[in-house]
Amino acid sequence: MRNRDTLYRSDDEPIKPFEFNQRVAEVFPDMIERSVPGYPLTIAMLSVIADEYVQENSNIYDLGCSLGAAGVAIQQGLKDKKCKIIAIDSSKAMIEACDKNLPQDNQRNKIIFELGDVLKTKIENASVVVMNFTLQFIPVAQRQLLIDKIYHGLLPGGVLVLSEKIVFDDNVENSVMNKLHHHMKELNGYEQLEIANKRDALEKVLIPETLEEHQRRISNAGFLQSFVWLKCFNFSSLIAIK
Ligand code: GEK
Repeated sequence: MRNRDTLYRSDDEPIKPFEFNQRVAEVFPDMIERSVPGYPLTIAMLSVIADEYVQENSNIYDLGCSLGAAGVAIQQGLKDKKCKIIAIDSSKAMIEACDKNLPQDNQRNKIIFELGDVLKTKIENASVVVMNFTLQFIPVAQRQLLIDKIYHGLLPGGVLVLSEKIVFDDNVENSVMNKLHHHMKELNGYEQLEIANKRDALEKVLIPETLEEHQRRISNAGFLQSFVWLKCFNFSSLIAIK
């Protein structure tokens, strides 16, 4: 049974900056599914992307893996290809909880979970690198270096899948997309107070950027092409090809 996310329901304590701690890890699947528009589709399509782009005997990275959902979807798309899936997260609570989230059959193309900082992790011999809603938590000043490192660790023909919360230069578009996101959360059972408390906790912790900013950074790193393959309100996913 999945634990229900009620972490921001009470107004008793002052709101602290958001952290990926034990309490968050315990409710994470419910939290992300009810909060991120298009999350189930983002995850499901990773199997298709893996089937298309994973190269034999290469590494696949899931950077900021939380409970490992992206790695598990990729594992399902591998068929008979032999490769290594490396899933990294800097939250001890998340990495410790990953084992419980693993599929029964984790033998072939086993997912290796590592506690670590994606800014320090070595990326090598990679055919697919997934950063699903992780870059938004990395200080803006360090984002280009991280994308550059990923580019250098990818094999020719390899891909980066980058999913993020986004903002828009156009104020009207921004407010429509935010309103729809907010409304989705309400329809998914979050109360107004919870939505406001969570927004306060994430301020200065989750820094979204425009799609254009992400594409500029991807292009600066050297990627030949990048495309938006999914967009749902103020969340989007890009695929960048080396
Ligand atoms: C999913 N990808 O289910 N190094 C490693 N991990 C980090 C770092 C860092 N420097 N900074 C943040 N994280 C997942 C969802 S959640 C997105 C990813 C969200 C980790 C952090 O601990 C958390 O587990 C994850 O990035 C972001 O597809 O909750 O919105």
